[in-house]
Amino acid sequence: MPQTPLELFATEALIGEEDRAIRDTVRTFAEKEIKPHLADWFEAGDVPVRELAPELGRLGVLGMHLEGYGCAGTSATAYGLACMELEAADSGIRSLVSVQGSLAMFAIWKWGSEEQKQEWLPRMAAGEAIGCFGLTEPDFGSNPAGMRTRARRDAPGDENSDWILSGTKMWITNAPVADVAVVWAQTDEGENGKGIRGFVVPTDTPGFSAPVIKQKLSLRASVTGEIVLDDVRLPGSAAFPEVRGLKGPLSCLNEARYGIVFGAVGAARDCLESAIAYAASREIYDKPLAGFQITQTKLADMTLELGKSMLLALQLGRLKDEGTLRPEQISLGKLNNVREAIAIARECRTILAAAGVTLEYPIMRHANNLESVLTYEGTSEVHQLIIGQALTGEAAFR
Ligand code: TGC
Ligand code: FAD
Repeated sequence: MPQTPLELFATEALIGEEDRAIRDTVRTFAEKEIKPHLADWFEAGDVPVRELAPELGRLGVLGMHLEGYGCAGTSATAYGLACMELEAADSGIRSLVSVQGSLAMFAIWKWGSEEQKQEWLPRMAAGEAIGCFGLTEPDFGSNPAGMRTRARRDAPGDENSDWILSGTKMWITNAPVADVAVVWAQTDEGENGKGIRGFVVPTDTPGFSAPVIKQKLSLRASVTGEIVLDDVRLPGSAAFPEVRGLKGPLSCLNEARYGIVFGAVGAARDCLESAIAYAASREIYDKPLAGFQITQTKLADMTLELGKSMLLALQLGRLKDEGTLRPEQISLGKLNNVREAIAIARECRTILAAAGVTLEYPIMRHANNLESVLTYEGTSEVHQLIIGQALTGEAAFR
């Protein structure tokens, strides 16, 4: 009786009963409510975020690993496994959940005032309010410390005066459909990125606009936009009260990168299972493609990488649940699991040959999506440098 790649690794035994139950619920939702629509959404280059968000809220996955304010308070492993099932459907759907829960909600949950938390988190957990996270700028992606978006006090020196924000953010997931944007901006409270502060910006504030970025060839089942801040006036209470500098946004990236460690395994698993099923049914020279040695060599090598990625994800999940997970360990997972997932997707595509280039099968959609996943939340090169710094003590970013 053939086994699935992950059955060979017996990874189920490493997952607790409650985490498995949550995972299975998300998997069923993704199979029934998401997968049937993906080819159409991907082809259209659009996804009905407004309709999907309340469904995801009812499923309990928005900010699911946060405590209080209507969030489910699950384990970190359960959150990772949910990302895995959502990304087995499509990276764009996992992105929607990551940006909402790990970036926008986490930022408010971790750094916001009590008033900001009460105002936004319960509605965001329910999917009634959609959030986005504006860190990247047209000229500053990997190096956010150089950002040019500025926040200045209307009356300099007056702690209670309004803030005025101006600048442009680029490549912002869900910005065009968001109700609230967490925007990171340079203030005059410090040099070299030390004065960066976070702001909670309702998107109906005058001067805020978020045009859609069109013609993406990757992550097409996801809405991406710019954020243009044209002297956006906000009350003094709009800034996160305590946090200063890059550690504010980078602490949120840790959460989202952690979800990607698991998510990439989901995309790769879906590719590999599709390729195995295809190879079993496709006859070449009067026998199944699955019966040829070259096919089996490919499947065996990909299974090894998938299983190792899964073990790495579960290990990082265990560390996060213990409260000891370090950023450089998340980089190990993001770098390895996305890099291997994209390699698996491309190799699986060769097994399907021509059929693999269509949307009838999920493989090339995953491969295209993973190009974005390889780039966002820290490019592979950035994660290599983070790991290099951990190994040598030398920062080689600059
Ligand atoms: P550096 O001097 O190393 O650090 C500045 C301050 O930040 C602290 N820090 C961290 N804090 C929490 N978590 C981390 N991972 C941290 N890394 C550093 C650090 O301790 C320091 O604190 P303090 O108190 O001393 O000021 O910063 P650097 O300017 O040298 O930059 C380091 C580098 C390159 C690693 C960082 O800039 C980086 O990670 N760049 C990549 C940017 C990135 O990943 N952007 C992602 C944007 S969001 C997105 O892509 C969403 S995609 C949609 C989806 O998720 O689905
Ligand atoms: P650059 O930083 O210009 O990098 C160009 C090249 O230089 C890369 O190969 C990079 O690895 C390399 N490089 C950079 N630094 C070094 C170095 N020190 N040494 C050697 N090589 C280096 N951002 C948000 O803030 N919010 C979002 O919601 C969001 N969603 C996104 C959705 C999509 C679909 C995409 C594609 C991106 C999204 N991003 C978002 C932006 C993403 O985080 C950035 O694209 C990413 O951080 C890289 O920045 P960049 O594209 O400007 O590349």
